[in-house]
Amino acid sequence: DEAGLQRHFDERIAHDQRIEPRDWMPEGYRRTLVRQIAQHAHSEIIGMQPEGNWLTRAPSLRRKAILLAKVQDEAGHGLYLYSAAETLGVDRAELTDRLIQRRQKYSSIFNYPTLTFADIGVIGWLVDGAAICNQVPLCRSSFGPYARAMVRICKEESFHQRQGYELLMTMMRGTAQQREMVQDATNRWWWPSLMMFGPPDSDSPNTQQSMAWRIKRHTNDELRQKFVDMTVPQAEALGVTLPDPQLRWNAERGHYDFGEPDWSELKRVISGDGPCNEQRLARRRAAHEEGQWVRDAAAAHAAKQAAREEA
Ligand code: FAQ
Repeated sequence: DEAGLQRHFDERIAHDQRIEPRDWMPEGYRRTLVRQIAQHAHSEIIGMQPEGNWLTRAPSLRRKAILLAKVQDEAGHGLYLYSAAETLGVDRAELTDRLIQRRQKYSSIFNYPTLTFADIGVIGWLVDGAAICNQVPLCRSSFGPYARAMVRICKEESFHQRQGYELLMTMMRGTAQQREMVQDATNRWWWPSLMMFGPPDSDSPNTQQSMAWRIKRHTNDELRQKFVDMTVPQAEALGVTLPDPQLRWNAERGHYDFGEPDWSELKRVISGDGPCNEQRLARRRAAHEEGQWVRDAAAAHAAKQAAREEA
């Protein structure tokens, strides 16, 4: 009976055992996972655009090859994540429709423009750095397919983070103008990177239940603090200033204190009114429409194969 199934599910969660697609699960658990995994997948796919913007203008063949490989990895991450979502009984085509019709979100961070090549380095350093902080604990998420997808994704993300940092190190050893570009990109991406972790815990409707289900392992504020603590020494090593006058080491807490992000900006960007929301969704919609012939051809091929096998 339902109560027995629920009890069995609760026990497995309490013992840190994985929930697999064929196991019974509460509808809310399934819904939360579909929401989070799909939004994560959408973020990877939309996240190809800001960096893709520089593929044709990379300053050398080496930088172009590196950037191309990174953007391809992001497509791969999106695909594993859609596959993980599909194990919950939803279909990728349906999830894509929800994205295009604005019924599902994607990360706020990808609604900011990439103005110079230094942005490519800073995205690797800060955006991939934040993504790793958030995603390493998700390797222990209670839902098996999501947790397993995260293992490979995190390995690739840490490679991305290092490539960003290496690019910035190179620029910092360059001309005064290059150093200015790095500082300017850092100033623009710092606060949006802190917002990637989501609203403060006091204003995060999903955190408590997701923690109880062990889908999330830490709260938004805990991860944000971890990211700040990890990033400040990296900024010092790089020789850039993080644009927060309140940033200082607090020996008592054993953490850095930092200023309050502008939460009204996060709300605005999430609700569709960031600097590039229109452009990002329009590009995604156009790519989907331009790909219709590929999907039609694949479906026709599959139907032909099936008919042949039957004959
Ligand atoms: N942007 O109650 P909470 C990457 C929404 S990394 C947009 O706290 P939750 C790699 C939230 O969905 C980026 N929306 O929600 C890469 C909810 O709305 P809903 C992707 C946000 O789920 C690097 C509402 O606000 N990473 O792609 C944001 O417990 C470089 C209330 O919030 C992931 O998705 C935001 N920043 O916690 C690619 C990681 N924050 O759904 C290319 C997995 C919150 O109820 C280049 N996801 N919202 O309508 C998570 O860990 C969680 O879903 C959080 C949000 C932490 C993002």
